[in-house]
Amino acid sequence: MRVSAAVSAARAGGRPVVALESTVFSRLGLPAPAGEDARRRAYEAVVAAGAVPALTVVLDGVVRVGVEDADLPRVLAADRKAGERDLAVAVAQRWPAAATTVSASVALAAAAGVAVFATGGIGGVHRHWAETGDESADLVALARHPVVTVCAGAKSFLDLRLTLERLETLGVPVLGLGTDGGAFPAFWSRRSGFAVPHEVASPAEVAEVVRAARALGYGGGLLVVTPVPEADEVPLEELGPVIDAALAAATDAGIGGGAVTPFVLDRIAAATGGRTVTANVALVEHNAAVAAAIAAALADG
Ligand code: PSU
Ligand code: MN
Repeated sequence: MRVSAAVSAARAGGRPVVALESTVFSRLGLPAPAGEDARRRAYEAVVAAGAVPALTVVLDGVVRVGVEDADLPRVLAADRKAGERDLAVAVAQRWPAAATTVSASVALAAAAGVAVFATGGIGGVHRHWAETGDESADLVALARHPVVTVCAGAKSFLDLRLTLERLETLGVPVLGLGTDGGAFPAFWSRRSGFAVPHEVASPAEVAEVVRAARALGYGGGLLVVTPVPEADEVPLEELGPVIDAALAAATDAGIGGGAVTPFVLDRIAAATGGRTVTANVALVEHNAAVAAAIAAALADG
């Protein structure tokens, strides 16, 4: 693992750092040029809050936490994704470029001593889980690693009820910050129809919960959910049929495993004339800003 000079210096100086995953910025997460736009806006949000971005990725068989600007085009062009379980293989087999998912990123953030991580929407339990057994490795990784993950909920083509149940079973505290009437957000949409288990009022209160969790001996992760900014929301009522059609197309095309999420994201973007892409970029930027504020509050304490 290689930690960039900027991230090492911030860590050594006790300054706030925010880890970012790379799948969302790659072609697997967003179509060009939206991926680079999201990457730049996420970085700017982190820097504006006085924190340092730590993008995770695998390049030339080296796991990176923090990427030099010259390497950014290779991150965006990565065409395979690495979850936590793939990292050791990626290193041993010297994969040229792999984008990291949430599961890989929280593992790497923890290994590098980075306490806060921002993504778009986490993976979760897929619909028809009983037949497919498809549950994102993100959930178990969130529970296992001592990192605060900031997201806009889980992607709304998942089974959000089962995803919330699994988070409870895994013992992951779920905190809503700025949620709409206490609603668990649904990625492109501000409300899912499910409630967040707990609401908090500020990044400082998140930091207080984190400190209490550590004082109580809890060594796992916490999930902070915050909704997409109102101006860029695509309401769930409108997306329902679009999501159903995209999932049916994935089944018809025989898409399975890690290919499901990129395929479905792509279909939904096309069917909404890119509105979900605009929402996705906006929510990534917002999550990065919230994560940076939490990292700053933790660094202060
Ligand atoms: N959030 C986004 N876009 C994405 C993802 C998250 O806004 O593309 C990626 C993340 O990397 C997440 C992954 O970890 O999708 C989940 O994939 P799967 O369902 O195959 O575990
Ligand atoms: Mn999966």
